[in-house]
Amino acid sequence: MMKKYLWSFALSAVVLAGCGQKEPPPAPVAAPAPVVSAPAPAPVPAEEKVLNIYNWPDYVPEGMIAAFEKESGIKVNYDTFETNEALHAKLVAGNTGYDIVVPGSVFAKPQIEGGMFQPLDKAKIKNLANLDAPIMATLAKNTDPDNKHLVPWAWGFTTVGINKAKVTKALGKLPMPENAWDLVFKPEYTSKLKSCGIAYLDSPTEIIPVALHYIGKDAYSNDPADYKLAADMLAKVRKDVRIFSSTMIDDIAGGKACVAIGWSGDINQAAARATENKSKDVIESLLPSTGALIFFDTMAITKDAKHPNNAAAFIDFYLRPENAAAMANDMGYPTANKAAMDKIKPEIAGNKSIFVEADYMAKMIAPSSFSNEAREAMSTVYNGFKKGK
Ligand code: N2P
Repeated sequence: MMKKYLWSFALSAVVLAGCGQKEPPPAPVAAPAPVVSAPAPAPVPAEEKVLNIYNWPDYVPEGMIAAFEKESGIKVNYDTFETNEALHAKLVAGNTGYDIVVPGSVFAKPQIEGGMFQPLDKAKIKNLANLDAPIMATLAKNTDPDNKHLVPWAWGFTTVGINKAKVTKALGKLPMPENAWDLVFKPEYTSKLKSCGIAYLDSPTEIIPVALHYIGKDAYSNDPADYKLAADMLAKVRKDVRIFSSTMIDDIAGGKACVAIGWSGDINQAAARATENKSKDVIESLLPSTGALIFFDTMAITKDAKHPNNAAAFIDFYLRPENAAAMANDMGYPTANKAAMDKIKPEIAGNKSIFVEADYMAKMIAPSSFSNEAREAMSTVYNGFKKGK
């Protein structure tokens, strides 16, 4: 029983160790109540039965949205985005039309500070009580004071995924490196693996942080001089990278790429899809010896959401133990829903790339965040790298 929950304590411990240097700003003093009583507000019209959700691809179990629609009578428009940058640009422009968005915590922090989300109406989301308290405390400390805005969808980590047979074959006499990051960053390996296909996620804030980690810098450095060093390292392997994509499940499952910098659960989905397709290929999400980068994706209600009550209803629905468990079971990502834990299939609960063991958790790099200027500098460096300049 104890062992089962160890990962969650370990996750909060590592995330706590990683960040939380800054104290939250003091709460603003409330304006005094007006002396003259205002006219009674016009009655709020009932919300139309619509909900607009913007989430990452390959993240929601089949049938879950339809089940919510059927039960609630609310029609869901479900769109997807592929990078935090894409979602952020929409939020900055405003009027997204979306009620629920699912940023990574690295971006959610500046988005909260920028007033892009409305506080949750917690009375309408009773199932918040199902969430793992240590994880929520960590999220409150590092990202979302008092857990006012964010509800975890899933978490996971950015790592190296391989098609084992293809990689072993392409490496020939060269043994597998001790540190799996060498496979995607060290010319000795990439020059061999380019023959079976190297794929990178396509986003500055996914690639530059792992590159910084690899060269021994803080993955969440805000110093552009560090980005230059990361770019120098990346330039040496640029010609070996075949695919830039944030939806690489089929590329890996179908054999277009034998090695990838990807998200743990997407690599797990590629493994499952290869098996479904009757391929003999074994696809694995690796645990690099120096650690991998944790991410934490969270639901938030946009400040100008037209359907905040429907949004709260959906969040409450998603937080039911059976729904959070279905996400972990079907999508290969861990959930922060503690009440879901005993509904997770044994093969998922026992998969060390989903529910990571405590001793490896200690090596994981916790998420932090970047200043707006740092993100701009990172994009410039990344675009230069991609163009091969
Ligand atoms: C996509 C999952 C997104 C993980 N399937 C990275 N935020």
